[in-house]
This record gives sequence, structure tokens and C-alpha cells, in this order.
Amino acid sequence: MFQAVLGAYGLNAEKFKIEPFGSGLINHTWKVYGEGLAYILQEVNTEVFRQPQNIAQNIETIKKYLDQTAPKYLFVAPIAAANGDDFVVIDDHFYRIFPFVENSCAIDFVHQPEQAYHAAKQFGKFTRMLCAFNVQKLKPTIEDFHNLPLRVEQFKKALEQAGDERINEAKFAIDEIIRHYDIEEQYVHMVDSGALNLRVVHHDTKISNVLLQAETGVGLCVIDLDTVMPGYFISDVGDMMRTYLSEANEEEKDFSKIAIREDVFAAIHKGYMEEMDQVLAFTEKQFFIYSGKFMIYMQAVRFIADFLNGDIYYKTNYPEHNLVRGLNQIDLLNKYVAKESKFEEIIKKINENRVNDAKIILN
Ligand code: GN1
Ligand code: MG
Repeated sequence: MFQAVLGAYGLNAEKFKIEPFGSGLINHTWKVYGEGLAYILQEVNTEVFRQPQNIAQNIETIKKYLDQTAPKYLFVAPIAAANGDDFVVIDDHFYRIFPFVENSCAIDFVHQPEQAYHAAKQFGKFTRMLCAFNVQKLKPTIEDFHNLPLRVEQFKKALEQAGDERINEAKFAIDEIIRHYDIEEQYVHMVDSGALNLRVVHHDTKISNVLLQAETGVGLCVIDLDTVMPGYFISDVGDMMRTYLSEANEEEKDFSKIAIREDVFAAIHKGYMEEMDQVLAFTEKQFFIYSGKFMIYMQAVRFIADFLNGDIYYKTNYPEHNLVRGLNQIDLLNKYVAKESKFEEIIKKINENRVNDAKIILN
């Protein structure tokens, strides 16, 4: 396979080293390097991305726009194959190659608030760069990806169809998901009221999807653009909350290690708002804290639905893997909800300081 894929890019596979890269649950990724060159090769999971041409088209459309409006912005688009296409298809499998950004690094965990700050700033900047771009030009790469009512519907269907054994095993998780149905109701209300604007949103803002300068740790750019499509900002901010706030991630089985770091919350707010404060409407800002509940809850719903469905979506390494992930997210959700008033205080303080700073400047 590697020979055929690299061949389509005019590269001789024998001259390169190829190693698995990253920890994604959906696509397969490799680092390809040798002869002083380095690339990222990826096979797109077409079970998940049913129309991979949409990914290529979206990236191409955005690239053209950014080339004109922000030529200095680092946008990591796929390299064209020898025939000019942005991807190659071999035996019905869909591959593409990206340049490996030199002197960059990616991390898997947020160790310090500064890292959350730099990442949040990059995701905010990405949406800001595209705030005047017509989002209707983009196609959904996964229909209804972050449509919470639909995810809840899928969960209900999985519950109807699951066998007793899995339902019994997941009883606590199921009860918790039902107990939190208000999060979905709030979503429906928020969307119906028109509080949120459709924007170009990344939809997968985990820390490993940001490249940092290797030496300084300063944010360089965002990567993994497959789920870039029209959406709401709460998807991006919410997934940062979900994946940065706790030192323990969704794979952790010992839930006593799950804890919310308030300084990381403040760092996400600072980084994102430095870019987006002037862009977001007043009505959108009211949902900044809600965004965390929204994404953590939706992930719990998706993991538990997949467990009830017999593990057909996420890669799993042991039989209860999706159940444990779902329970982990429920634990995180409950700890997040317990901090809501604290988060409000933090934002209030930040805003007061901003007003005071502005007064000092005016005087
Ligand atoms: C999937 O494969 P990865 O890690 O980039 C999923 C995300 C989930 C995440 C949970 C297309 O992302 O929505 O949040 O797993 N992506 C898709 O780890 O379903
Ligand atoms: Mg991804």
C-alpha cells in the first residue's frame, strides 16, 4: 500500500521510514521521513467520512480564501499528488499527504495552563480569520456531527435495540444520561432562539490538533481539518473544556484522578477571547460555560450509545472500553457542573479587570 500511495506523489517508498503517528480514534496516520524530507500520511476512515471529497473541497475553498485575505497565516493543506488531486484513492481507500511542519511539536496532554492558552488562541484565531467567509460554501463532512438532539436520539435507539446484558452493565451510565436530558433541552432552546451564529468551526479541538513551536511552546497553527465545517463556537470551546480541564483524559479508568483545573479554564477563556471577543455576539458569549457541558455530555452519550450498539464506531482495546470512557465523561460532567458558579466568578473577574484596564487607558 505505502508504495502505491507514495508513488502517486512521485515518492519512492523504499527511501523513507514510515511510523504510526498520533492517537486518533478514527483515521490512520503515519509519519513518513527520509532524504531530508518529512510528511504526514493519513488514510481517511470512509465509514465515518462518507464523502471524503467534501473534506478536500472544503480545505481547498478555505485555502483559496486565506491565500487572498491572510497570506501569512499558516494553513496546513494537503500536498497535491502527481496528477494534481489533493488525495489519492487506492483499492477504495482514501489517502492524503501533508507537509510535516518543521520545528513544531504537538503534545497529548495539557500540563500547564499556558499550553491551553496557546491552543485556545489558535482555535479562536482560525475561526476569526474566517469570520467574514461565507460558511454556506462549506459542505458538512459528517452530517449532524454535533447535533446533540440527534445524538440523544441515536442513544435512545441504541437503548431500544441493545441486549439485556449490556443494558445492565451500563445501568448507571444510562440513568445519568437520562438525568441530564436538560442539557439537550437547553441546546434546542438556544438554537431555536437564534442565539448562536453559524461559523467556520474546527470541531475537534483536542490539544494534539495544535502545532506549537518546538522551542518556545508558542502556538503555530491548528491541524486535522477533516471536521472543519459550519457549526457553533460552543463545539470548539466545549471540546477544549472537555479535553484540557482535567489532567486525566477520557481513557482514565481511575475516576478519582479526574479533576477540574480552574487555572486551565481561565487560560482557555483568555486565549480564545483574545481572538474572538470582538467577533462573538453578546448572545453567544452567554453560552461560554454551557459549551463544556454540551460537549462533555455529547461525548458521554456517544460512547455509551456505541457500547450499547456493540462497539461499532470507536476503536476499542478491551470489552468495556466504551462503557468506561462514557462513565469517565459522566464523572467529568458532574465535576464540571459542580464548578459552574466558580466559572461564572472567574469570567466576571476577567471582565471587571478588562473594564478597569480600559478605564486606566482612558484616564
Ligand atoms: C474522535 O479520532 P479522533 O480522536 O480525532 C471523534 C471525536 C471525538 C473523539 C473522542 C470523526 O476523534 O468527535 O470527540 O474521537 N471524531 C469523529 O476521542 O467521530
Ligand atoms: Mg480528529
